[in-house]
Amino acid sequence: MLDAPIAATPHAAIQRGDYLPPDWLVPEIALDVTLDPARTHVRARLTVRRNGTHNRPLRLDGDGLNAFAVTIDGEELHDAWRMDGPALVIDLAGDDHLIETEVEIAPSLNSALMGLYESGGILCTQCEAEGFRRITFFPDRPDVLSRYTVRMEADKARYPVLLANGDAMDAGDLPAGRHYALWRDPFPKPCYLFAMVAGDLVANHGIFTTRSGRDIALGIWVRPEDLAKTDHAMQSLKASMAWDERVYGREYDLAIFNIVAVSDFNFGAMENKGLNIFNSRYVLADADTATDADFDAVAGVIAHEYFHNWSGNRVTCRDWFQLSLKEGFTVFRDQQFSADQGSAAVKRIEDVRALRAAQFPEDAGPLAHPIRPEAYIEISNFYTATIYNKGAEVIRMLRALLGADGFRAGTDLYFERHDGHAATCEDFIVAMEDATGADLAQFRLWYSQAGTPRVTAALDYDAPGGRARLTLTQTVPPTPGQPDKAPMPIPLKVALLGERSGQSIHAEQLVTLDAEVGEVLFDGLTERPVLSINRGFSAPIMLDSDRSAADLAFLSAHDDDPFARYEAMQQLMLQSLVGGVATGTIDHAPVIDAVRRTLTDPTLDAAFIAEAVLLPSEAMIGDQLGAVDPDAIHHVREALRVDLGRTLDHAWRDAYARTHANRYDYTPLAKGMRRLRTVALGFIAASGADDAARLAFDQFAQADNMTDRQGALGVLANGTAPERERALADFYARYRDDPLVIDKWFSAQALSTRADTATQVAALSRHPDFTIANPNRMRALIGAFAVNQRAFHDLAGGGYAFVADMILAVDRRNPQTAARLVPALGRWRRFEPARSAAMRAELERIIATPGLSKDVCEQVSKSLG
Ligand code: B3K
Ligand code: ZN
Repeated sequence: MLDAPIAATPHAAIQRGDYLPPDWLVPEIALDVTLDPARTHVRARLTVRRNGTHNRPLRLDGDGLNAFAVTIDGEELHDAWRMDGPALVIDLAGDDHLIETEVEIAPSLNSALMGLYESGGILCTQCEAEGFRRITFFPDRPDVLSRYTVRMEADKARYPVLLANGDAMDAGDLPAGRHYALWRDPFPKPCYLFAMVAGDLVANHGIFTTRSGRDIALGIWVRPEDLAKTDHAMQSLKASMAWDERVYGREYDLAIFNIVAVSDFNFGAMENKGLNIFNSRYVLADADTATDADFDAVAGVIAHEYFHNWSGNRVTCRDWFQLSLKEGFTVFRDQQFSADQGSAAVKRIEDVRALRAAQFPEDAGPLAHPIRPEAYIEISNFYTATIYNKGAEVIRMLRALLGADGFRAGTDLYFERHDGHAATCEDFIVAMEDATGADLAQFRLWYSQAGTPRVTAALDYDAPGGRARLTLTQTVPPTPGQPDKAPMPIPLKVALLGERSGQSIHAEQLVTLDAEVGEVLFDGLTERPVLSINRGFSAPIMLDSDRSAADLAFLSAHDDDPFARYEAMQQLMLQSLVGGVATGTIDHAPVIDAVRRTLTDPTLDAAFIAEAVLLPSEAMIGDQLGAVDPDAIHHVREALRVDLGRTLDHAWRDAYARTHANRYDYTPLAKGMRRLRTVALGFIAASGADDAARLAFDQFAQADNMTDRQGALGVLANGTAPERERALADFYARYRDDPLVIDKWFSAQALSTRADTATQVAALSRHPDFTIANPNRMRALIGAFAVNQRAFHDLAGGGYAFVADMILAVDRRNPQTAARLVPALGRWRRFEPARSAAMRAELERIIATPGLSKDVCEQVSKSLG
């Protein structure tokens, strides 16, 4: 099996350099849709116009569509059109025509959740990136912008609400219990932003008055039983609308803004013009069913999709290679928004943790790609942490380099220049240059080079001279297709702290390392300086510094940049853990002292303490090592956790007691208390204390909010006490009718640190509530299991074959959801030989399976290649 030849992917790659403007434009489209789950009739009238001088035919993309009527300027000309594979090709003389097509589609059979599909009795659409071609024949590319008129017709009892993009123009009853609605969107848009929803929905209605005094009718549409959980989403939407006016000068443009929540959705949400469609987990929230993290995620995703109205919709992408133009920028915007809502420091820590957990491994593996890729086979595979999160870091660096005002001048110019058009990443950079006079020639490397740069920092102190020299060196590692890299401009915020005084002795300064080696000189120093570098995580790099454990401990207690302070603790922990895995021995004392100091520092807020005292994840420790041995990592990390729990028992109990107040309140202060409370509980449990399970169960049983309840459940799920089964059973019984909470029940077990987790997960996949048809449930059980390093890589647990079987089973129904599981196996080269071979064998088994989707085929063959 291992020696079997790797099947070459039979699918052609699309190259960025091959871009050509569209042959035909479609200024207007009128859709007439008669909705029915089994047989929906779609009639499309396209006004088409030849673009430039050429004699090429009109090519309309289709995917699984059968044209049963095609007319050209009102006539059925049978020999003027033909099918070319899935596409419809029409020979046309002259420059302007009216093309009409009719097709029938079956939303209830659409398990891929792309195009028009059914979710819990609601008919809804998802078109990005290439779903519109599953609804009607159309040039499905983002640089063809059209004005849409949409007439929907359906059974009124079953689908009393009919929504589409834009303004509601007309609605009325029809004979036989049917009704219709007519929508028109005045803003030209690419077809990936088209949306339509029909269902038995109710709305939380609101009004937002824009700064120019227009009243916008807001609606958050959900199933009637979910209405009570929509207030947080509504507040978040209003806050986002006000924030974008204030911070970016962007006002909403239509009279209506609707959001619809559906339970079956391939990702988080979708920014369709005036009609965002959301995975219900990013809309529904109340204290009893959603954690603080869930509330934050709702606000973040609502903001993200709303912000796309300018960064994505008014200015869209020329082609899918430019995806980060809208996604990186919009993630950066939502990060800024969330930072402004609560603790900016904690938000930055969370963002960097997410980047390191998802993007750094991607950038170091077989699927590494620049934020503007050069080629793709299936564009759905490129909605990645690199495009989104590294893309956001690149925008953040631009802002650091140009200053807040320069950056704002750049975004103003960008929006003004490209409004109503499809733009490129290059257009964005040029707008930044033109607005500020900056030269971003070298900065463009961040768009073209993949891989996480590694920076070495060494500080030499000349005590008699009162001087210090900082030497910086960078290397950018090779990535697939990019063996050699040029040096990048790396903006590093740097400061010096005095070892004796604990005070800043050189204020923060922005140093841009733009060559392989760079030097910075400091003078007038009266005490030994300790280096604080990459403050605020100013550049998405990996840093090797010559700072000793004592220096890191010092910074973890004194650095005045909260991110750098957190980071010093992380690096101290990491040094010690990585050393422990390598040598088998580990001195816990420096970490324990630093944690004690942070935990008992009265000047720190609870939210920061909770983040700072957490050990780096097992996966992150693995990322520092040559050949990952998950058992060794687990044991070294657990030993430190146990020691931290035991040695600091009093401090954990003290932290637990002082965060005990249990009246629910959604404020940054109360959130921080809850976070620290469960972190402390985790350490108390790690210590093996006799009363730990009882404490956890009491927290579980007495909680008046999901954060405390889920926190306690997670702690219990790691152990073997009888309280574990009781809590899991109670939790299940209480929430059996709430799918989003049952997802948590599955995840708590899939993330367990217990040795039998792989077996338990396999058993849970046979639970009556498990289904591969729902992407949230898949993520909750299989996705969570695949990131549980020890459990997934437990050789006796059979996790690799289990996940491979899942990929194959899901691929037949929903290729996007299947392809998302591939990277977990795709990292096989990083593991010790036995695991590496076993993972690779599963990839070989997948690729040898006939009938794979393009999505899975691309990810698996790249992982093997
Ligand atoms: N733009 C969508 C993502 C679409 C994913 C398509 N595979 C949501 C977002 O990023 O806002
Ligand atoms: Zn987005």
